[in-house]
Amino acid sequence: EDDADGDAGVATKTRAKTQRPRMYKVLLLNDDYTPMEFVVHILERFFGKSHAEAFDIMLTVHKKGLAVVGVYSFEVAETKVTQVMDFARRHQHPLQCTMEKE
Ligand code: NFA
Repeated sequence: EDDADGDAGVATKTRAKTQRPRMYKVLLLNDDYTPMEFVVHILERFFGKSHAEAFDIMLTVHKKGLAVVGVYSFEVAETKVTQVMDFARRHQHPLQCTMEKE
């Protein structure tokens, strides 16, 4: 294109692509020993679920073996996993919580 520098160059635009943060699924795993009410409590306390929602998710984990509880940035997901694992251990329940890339 013809512009101030008098040449007839090809117009280019530089637009930095906005990087979305990589997101992580937080998973809850079934086991035979953790009481159902304890799992419901965890979902309410650490994941902000309503009682009904928490009960539904707990039942899904119980029936299917696992469920995605939420999707978060790395730091938030890591914090949730740590909170759940510490709380379960303190109450001597074998509940497992993990995270994986979405
Ligand atoms: N399966 C457990 C029980 O029957 C309940 C449970 C649900 C455990 C979800 C872990 C996760 N007491």
